[in-house]
Amino acid sequence: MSTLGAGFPGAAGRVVRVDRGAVLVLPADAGAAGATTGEAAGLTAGDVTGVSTGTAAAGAEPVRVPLPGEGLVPLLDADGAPGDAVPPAVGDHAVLGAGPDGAPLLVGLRPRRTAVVRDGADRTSRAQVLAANVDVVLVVEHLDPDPSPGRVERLLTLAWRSGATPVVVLTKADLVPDPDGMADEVRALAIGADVHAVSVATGTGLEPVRALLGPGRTLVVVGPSGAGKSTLVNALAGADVMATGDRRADGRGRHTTVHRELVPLAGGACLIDTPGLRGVGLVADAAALDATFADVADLAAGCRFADCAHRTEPGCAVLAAVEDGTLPARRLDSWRRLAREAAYQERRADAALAAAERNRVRRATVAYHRLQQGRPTR
Ligand SMILES: Nc1nc2c(ncn2[C@@H]2O[C@H](COP(=O)(O)OP(=O)(O)OP(=O)(O)O)[C@@H](O)[C@H]2O)c(=O)[nH]1
Ligand SMILES: [Mg+2]
Ligand SMILES: [Zn+2]
Repeated sequence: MSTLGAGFPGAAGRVVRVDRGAVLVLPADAGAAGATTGEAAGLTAGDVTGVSTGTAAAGAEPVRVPLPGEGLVPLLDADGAPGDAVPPAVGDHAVLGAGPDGAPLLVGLRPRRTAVVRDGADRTSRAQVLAANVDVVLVVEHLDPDPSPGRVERLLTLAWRSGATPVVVLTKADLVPDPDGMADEVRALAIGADVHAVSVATGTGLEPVRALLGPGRTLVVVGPSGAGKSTLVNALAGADVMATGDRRADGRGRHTTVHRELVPLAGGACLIDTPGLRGVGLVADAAALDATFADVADLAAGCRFADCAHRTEPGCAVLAAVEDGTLPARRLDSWRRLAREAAYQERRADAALAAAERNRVRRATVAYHRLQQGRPTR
């Protein structure tokens, strides 16, 4: 049993940025952090003492807290007991302590209410948490150049998977003649999500997005490079907190934002800006896919076979809908691509889990033999 959690005298705070070997933590009653962290492990904003710089009002400076060598920190359960060691993510609620020298130390991370997860960038890495404890995922896509339906579907699946509410924001409405018509087309594929066409240049359409910024709420922006995520963050923040970029003359995207970063707003909401996602790998589950493709899922309920793959099966209601034009063929293709990817990812995750289990058994066996031979266990 662990003694972390209840009665732990440390401070709490929100991870605003993860650097090499350190995290920047905003004291808990600055910004919105205190509003949502308090209940989880019995700590309230009033518990913030010592370690933080003291002035934990809105506008407080984040504290730089070094990470242990491997960069992993225990994820705490609801009682504050440590579980798996994981890399901290922006938006995490951190429990801080003081080392022997009085320097701040990361003791653990509170359970994540929601997590925006993508497949690890390389084969060895696990799923990567882009943002934790967010309420709304703003799927940001430009109207100029034309929005990509497949990308919106991919990011919506990522958003549904997170447990947060997806909202689609179509930017640069000032650059196209018929933003409303284009928004309607996106609405047809963004089932269950609100879709807003906005222009930061003219201020059009920003009100419904601004309305999402209640005190204690956290929003994250995701989308391709150049979509206008940082520009949107600045508009919502009412200040130039993030650098924004111009498109290069050759029209190719360039990443202006290179760090994920949490920006606390004066009104008590938090915005997380992220670098452009290029070909983001999905860590999807069936429920997230069914949410994004609710139309396909509904149709599939009418297929003759319960395990219909909607390819060549007789009595397939999905193929029939494509045939009679009620379901766009593009939509079925997109579903297929993401479903295949999710299935592949799931198999790979299973394989990784099995490998970890074999390793655990091997280590336990080695330790047992060492014990038998009277050698010290490691
Ligand atoms: N005309 C117009 N341009 C916009 C609008 N929003 C953003 N832009 C421009 O689009 C370009 C890219 O904007 P950023 O906010 O840097 O894009 P980003 O999504 O943050 O890009 P990364 O940080 O690379 O991921 C900038 O030149 C912005 O001025 C808009 O509403 N209208
Ligand atoms: Mg940016
Ligand atoms: Zn079918």
